[in-house]
Amino acid sequence: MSKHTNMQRDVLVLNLEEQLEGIAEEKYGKSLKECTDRETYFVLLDMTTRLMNVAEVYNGEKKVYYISMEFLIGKLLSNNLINLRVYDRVKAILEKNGKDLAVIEECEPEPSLGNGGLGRLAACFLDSIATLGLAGEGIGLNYHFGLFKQVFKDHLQNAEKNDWIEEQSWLEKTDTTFEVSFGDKKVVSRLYNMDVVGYDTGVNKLRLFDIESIDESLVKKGIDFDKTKIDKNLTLFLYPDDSDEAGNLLRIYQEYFLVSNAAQLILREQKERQYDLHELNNHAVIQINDTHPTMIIPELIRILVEEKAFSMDDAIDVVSKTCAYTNHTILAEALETWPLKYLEKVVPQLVPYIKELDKRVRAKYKNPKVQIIDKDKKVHMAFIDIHYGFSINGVAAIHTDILKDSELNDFYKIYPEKFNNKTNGITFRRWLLSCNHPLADFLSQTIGDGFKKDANKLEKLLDHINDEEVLDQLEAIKMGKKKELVDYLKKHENVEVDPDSIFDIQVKRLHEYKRQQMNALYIIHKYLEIKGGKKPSRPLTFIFGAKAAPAYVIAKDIIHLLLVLQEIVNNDPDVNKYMKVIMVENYNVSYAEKLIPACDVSEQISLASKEASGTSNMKFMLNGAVTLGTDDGANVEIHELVGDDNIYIFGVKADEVIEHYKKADYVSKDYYKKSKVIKEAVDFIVSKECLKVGHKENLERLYNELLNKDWFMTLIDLESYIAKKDEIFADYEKRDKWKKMMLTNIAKAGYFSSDRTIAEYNRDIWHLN
Ligand code: B1H
Repeated sequence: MSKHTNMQRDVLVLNLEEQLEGIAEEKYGKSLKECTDRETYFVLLDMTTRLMNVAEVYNGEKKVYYISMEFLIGKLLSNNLINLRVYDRVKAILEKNGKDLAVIEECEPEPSLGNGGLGRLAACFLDSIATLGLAGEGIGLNYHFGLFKQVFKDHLQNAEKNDWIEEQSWLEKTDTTFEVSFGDKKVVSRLYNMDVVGYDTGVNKLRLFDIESIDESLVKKGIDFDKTKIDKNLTLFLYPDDSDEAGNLLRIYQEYFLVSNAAQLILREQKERQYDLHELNNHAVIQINDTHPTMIIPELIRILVEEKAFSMDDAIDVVSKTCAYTNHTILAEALETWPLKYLEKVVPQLVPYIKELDKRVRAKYKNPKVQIIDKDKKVHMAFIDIHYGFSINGVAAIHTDILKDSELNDFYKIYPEKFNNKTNGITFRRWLLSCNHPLADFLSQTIGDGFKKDANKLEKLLDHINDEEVLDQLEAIKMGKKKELVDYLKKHENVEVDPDSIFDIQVKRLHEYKRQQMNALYIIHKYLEIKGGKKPSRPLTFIFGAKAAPAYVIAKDIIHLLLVLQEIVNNDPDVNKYMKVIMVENYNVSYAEKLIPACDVSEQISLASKEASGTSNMKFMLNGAVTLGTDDGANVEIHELVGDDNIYIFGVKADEVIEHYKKADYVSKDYYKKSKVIKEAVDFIVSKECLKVGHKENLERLYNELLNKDWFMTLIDLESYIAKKDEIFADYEKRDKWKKMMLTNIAKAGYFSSDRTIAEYNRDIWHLN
């Protein structure tokens, strides 16, 4: 940090209180004390922005551009204050003025710029890139209504627009505008910046592009709008309904809009710094977050050839040395393949280049499975990344192994040196320091502050594994967080929860492979047991949070089932003393920050091989929850770290699952017929009780899906899941054992700091100085 800015910052920090009073006076003509909570939020927003304005901006020789359709950044006030190291001071000043920072935080709307783990990962990475002092920025889109807001009506998910942008916000409107062409259609973009401040370090930028001609009034009812009016709708929503052609085309328009802006921004910067574009790879590295920004490759090649007088060979060469790709899934349906005719419609200017890339592959490799354009004239976006990027990484060890050994094996044989693993991580600033102050403070007292900068230092906690006082404190902190959540749930979901019950939580996007339906079947099983007179030794609270893609019918049926079960269980006087079910409305980052610290049992129950990594598993562990999971994604690495005694693993293994798919020999009905327990649970979905509360159409469809298809093999694992879950609930009563498991999980979570992940990206892929 330069001396000058250091001094400016110090002056601001020293005079924090005068600063705040000054801003309050300037904005509202009031003293801080007289400001409403909302006004106080805006005063803090101003003050924080000023602090970030004088922080160092990283200016390395080489810079990483992390391009992503999603940045699920969450609310920023608290995190920025923590990273600027002024949180405690601000909190104290507010207290002096009769205000509670936690209450002020509630005034901030959560940016709706992402969906799930992939988007949250991008946000954690930005935090760690800045914290490690690396030059890097995120490039994404500024969706006005983002991911929809979930509202429950009649036990069904409804989607509404998520209107999150306010007059004054963390977004800074810039003077930068670009022209983006789709064939002969043109739109004008504008760049908005958000500061990303590292922990005790300088700032980087998140660049968000928007269109000038956006028309919010296009959205009529719910999230319906005219999908063809590109110049008006382009940045309205993230993941518009893609069940029809117009939706798919809009998605391609969005993706090209993103990469065209990114390419213009990157090349402008190269020019400003007078770098030779033939050495682009020495000054820039582009990390392509999943296949969505893949068109950056042909787009850069096109610009270099058409506007910078590069030969095709030279352009392909330098772009290939600049671009790296992260794969986040092996689900075939999530790997984008665009019909060539869609690309011809949206981005005709790119098509000759995509064909050229395809032709070169064809000339070299005969294997039809590695061709970019397949026989049905579909373009495999991931294959562009693999052939014309220098690195491909999976996001957890088992996931990368599956990519190498089966899913992308044909590519691995060609390019073994390109494949590498980067196990995901989470930023401890948000997922510990910010969401769990009591735990963070207690850890500081017990093992010192070092873990805040070097997460591996959490291991020091293991020295206290036999220290009863420490164990009791951990238990007390958990209870405190559970009580806070109880109050919150009462207020927001209108349900009463017993803080002494076991909090069993599954929060993630709704998808059949994640198997929320298996958890629902357990709940039915427990319900029937209690009705039959078998009471659990302690009440159980099952909490869910999940949004289903609006066009994903079965996922919405699963939400319906959960809401129906919530109604039945919570209102049954024979049962509701012993268990409760809560599906929280509009689960998002802010909700996660309330749920995760309060969790006892972390549900990570995907069908083995299907969850690339998972990241909530890491957040839960860090906050002292114990994992109930399959051998999948990062659970495998959690298992290795904590050992058999501190995790509950069940279910078929990934290789067995892959075998079943190969042989196509899984028949769900066989499991249903063989097991009374399974049959009872599945049949309950269409029982009188459920049909009285829910809708026949949804419940029958789900029932039939489970019996006749069950593509993600719910029933194969249901019995072992029930057994393991009963075991973990029984072990909860062995308080000494449980507290030690909590401590061990916290102590071993250091590996999952995104600082470690980013250091590895830098060491193996980016090579920034
Ligand atoms: C992940 C997605 C994803 N993988 C396409 N893939 C989407 C792909 O609507 N779309 O178009 C939305 C989401 N998201 C997740 O990435 C994995 O499922 C998690 O296992 C992983 O932890 C996370 C971060 O790597």
